[in-house]
Amino acid sequence: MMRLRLLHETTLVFCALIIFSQIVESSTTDKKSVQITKGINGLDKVILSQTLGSSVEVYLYGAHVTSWKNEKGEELIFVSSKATFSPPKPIRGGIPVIFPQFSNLGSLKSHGFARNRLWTIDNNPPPFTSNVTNGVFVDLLLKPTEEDLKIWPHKFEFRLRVTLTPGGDLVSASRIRNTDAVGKPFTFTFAHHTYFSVSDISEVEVRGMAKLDYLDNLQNRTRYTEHGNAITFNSEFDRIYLNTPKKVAALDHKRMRTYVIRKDGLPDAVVWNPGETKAKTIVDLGEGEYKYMVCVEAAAIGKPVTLQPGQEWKGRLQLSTRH
Ligand code: TA6
Repeated sequence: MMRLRLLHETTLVFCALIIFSQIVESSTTDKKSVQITKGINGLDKVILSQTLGSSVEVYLYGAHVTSWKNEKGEELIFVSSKATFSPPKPIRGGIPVIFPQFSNLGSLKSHGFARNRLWTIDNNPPPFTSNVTNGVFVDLLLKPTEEDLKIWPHKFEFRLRVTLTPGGDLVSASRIRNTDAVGKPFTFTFAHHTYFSVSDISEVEVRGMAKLDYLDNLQNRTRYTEHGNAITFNSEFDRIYLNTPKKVAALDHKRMRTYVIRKDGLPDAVVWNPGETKAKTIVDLGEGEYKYMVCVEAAAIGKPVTLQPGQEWKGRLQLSTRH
């Protein structure tokens, strides 16, 4: 009798363990997902979610990342409370894709047009060599319209893979190919114009620029050399650092958080905060919000990229945080 009872109880425990493991399995696998949905103003966006709870949101408009959250659900990217999400105005904040021109370094309007265009999801991209395993990702594609060709007469395919790694890193891998059949090369400048969320700009330090040359946007892009080991902010700051290390960092002392910016094919880094006075002229930046953002932008500006027909350029940005 006792043996029968023991067998019965053992069987019950075993069944309970199987059910529990299935619940855990389903709850964890459910979290790793790629979801296409509607965002603000009905704009299409893709939500990437990882098992441990991190997430990324990217709008098809501009292939614009507007959210990057860690496993605790903390928002790591700054988006202005006055961002309009109304084409053709670019979204203020997030990670604007700057192509084919950074700032007013060419014939186009400032920062080019990639951030003002509707990208498509590319379900059948050419093979992407990626060293990320178990990432969740979306492949986005931009090709010029007839209107675009009137303002920038070059045919291209810009493929952007946005990946969220199992550890919660955000990876943006770009491939830009010159698809002009008649044989015209083209030249472009490029940046991931990343707005990091910070506790207060007075708590922020940017490292990795020591002894590097930079172009000071506040002094007609005059070239100087950085003598400090760390950049701090107490007024408008707007510099293009040239030939920077593959890894640079932005520290937020109050939050004890470090943003680590790893980049390949993106030799330069733009560091920007508008400061109080300039911020007041930016209509889609909320009152005083300049304090809660810092831009450290992986870029290719100092040496513009020239592609011959058929040639492809690759750039890779990997963002992570360290405590
Ligand atoms: O990346 C820094 C910068 O070039 C600044 O000069 C400022 O113009 C900023 O970009 C924002 O530009 P936007 O066109 O987005 O207002």
